[in-house]
Amino acid sequence: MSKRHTITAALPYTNGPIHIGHMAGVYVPADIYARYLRIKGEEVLFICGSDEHGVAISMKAKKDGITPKEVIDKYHNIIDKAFNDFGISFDYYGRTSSKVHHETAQEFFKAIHDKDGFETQTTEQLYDAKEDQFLADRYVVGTCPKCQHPEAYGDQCESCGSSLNANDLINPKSAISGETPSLKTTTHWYLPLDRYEAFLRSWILEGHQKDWKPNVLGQVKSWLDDGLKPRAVTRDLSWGIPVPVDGGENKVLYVWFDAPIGYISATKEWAAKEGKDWAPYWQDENTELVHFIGKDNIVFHCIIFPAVLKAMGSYILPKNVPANEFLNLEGQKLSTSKNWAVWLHEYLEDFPDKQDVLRYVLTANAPETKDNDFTWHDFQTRNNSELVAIFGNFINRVMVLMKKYYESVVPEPNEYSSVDTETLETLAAAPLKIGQLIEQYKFRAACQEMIQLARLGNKYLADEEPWKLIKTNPERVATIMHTAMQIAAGLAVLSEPFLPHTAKKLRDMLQLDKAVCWDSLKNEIPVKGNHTLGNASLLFEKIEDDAIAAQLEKLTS
Ligand code: B3M
Ligand code: ZN
Repeated sequence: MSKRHTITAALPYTNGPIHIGHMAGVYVPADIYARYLRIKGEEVLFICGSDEHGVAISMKAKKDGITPKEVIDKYHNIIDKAFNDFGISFDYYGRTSSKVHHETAQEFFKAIHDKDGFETQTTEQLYDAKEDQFLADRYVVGTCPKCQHPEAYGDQCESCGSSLNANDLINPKSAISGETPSLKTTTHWYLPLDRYEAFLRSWILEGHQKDWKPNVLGQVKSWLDDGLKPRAVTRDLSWGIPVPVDGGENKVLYVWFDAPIGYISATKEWAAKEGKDWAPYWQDENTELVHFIGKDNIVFHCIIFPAVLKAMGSYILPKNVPANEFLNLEGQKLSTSKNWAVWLHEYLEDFPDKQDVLRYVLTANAPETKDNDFTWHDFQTRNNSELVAIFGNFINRVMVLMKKYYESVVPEPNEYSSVDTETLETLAAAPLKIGQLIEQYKFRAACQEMIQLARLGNKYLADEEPWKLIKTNPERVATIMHTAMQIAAGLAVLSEPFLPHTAKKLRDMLQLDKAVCWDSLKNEIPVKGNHTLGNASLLFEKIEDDAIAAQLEKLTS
């Protein structure tokens, strides 16, 4: 029986383009998972969209001297295109500036408000008198009270990862004017997270101790052990979704209140387009909801959004939130402001048609359990000695020999040797092995298993040496080539979640029947004798030293 899966990937802020850190942490793993489930015949809805509210956007607009609307339109398009170019297979990519989203977020707020699910608090907050602006979140910088980092933001310290309140900052300064803020009284709505503490503890810490990642459980535990406090869900800002209740004039919803609801709004927009009902994707107990995020988003997806869903009553909770750690670049933290990044759209200018190479390197080196480093040298090595020398080389050898010996028509096998049988058994076991790793969110290991199969193919040919036997023992060569062919076809299927462009090319090259799929590999060989192959072309090409030097040069110039 196939299941329904709602898979979400964190909504990127549209205050800049997407870089490799975003891809490695969120979008590539989410895409592998979604593609795998689709191939398995499961019902999948893979959702994402642009996060277009919040101070990050208004600050960028101010910096660039344009309107917030101009900022979001510009980056929404750049990001949407980059995802498409890299084959991130969202079923729908929405945006939180849409009408449906504004209405949905307001409905959530009103529903919780009408059930007395909020508290109001009147407090003194940091205020920039010169700019006539309350200083929430990124509008204020100061010293982190936890790690003394001098440039912490009002909502978070990027150095130690702590979530902060603007009022906790030591020596706060307005990020707009640089002035020392004064205090001014204001009233806001708060989500009383303390009311959800017991539920969160039993749902996550007791219920998911075994299947959630240790880094996620660790953060959740530390939040719960510190004791949850009510958290403001409105702001005194002009850019955002208006607060839809009395007293909400000149206030907007806190970006982290509206953004996760964006998954639901995007689902509604997708469903309307497809003529489907959106509700089962979020309200049916048989739907498996999984959120792919980076580690800085854990509290929002494991504590605050679940509390909102719980407050609403009729929503399902995530089955898992497989958050990743961070990716560094050449030993340093990725930074948009310092331009220390590899931007996807720029990568494609320099390496057109090498989307899968980047997907592969980011997966092979994914920050699944700890922060990891992307280096251009490693990128080159993985391309040249894994994709080219192992995967590409194996396929190329099979195609060349098939053409040379059999005019590209697959021979019937003769008697199998024990090595042939073992090789075919390894192939038949691979879908389950790789699939189980993907289902456990171990994408690095899953990808290694896939490459391992190509390695096996190379070793098989090197050991069996058909080229030495073609004259003396053509019967044996037919069996060898028939067997090697099965591995090549297996790779076309099993590489699809990781290397979708390559898999497509390989399927075409092999003229693989549509019926050949993940599960059929388990009990049936994918290519029968007499099958005619298509034309061969190279799957990967070597990356030379000067291309790598140019990238390093670009980073430091
Ligand atoms: N916009 C934050 C981020 O990029 C963010 C995620 C929203 S997911 C609902 O860290
Ligand atoms: Zn800190």
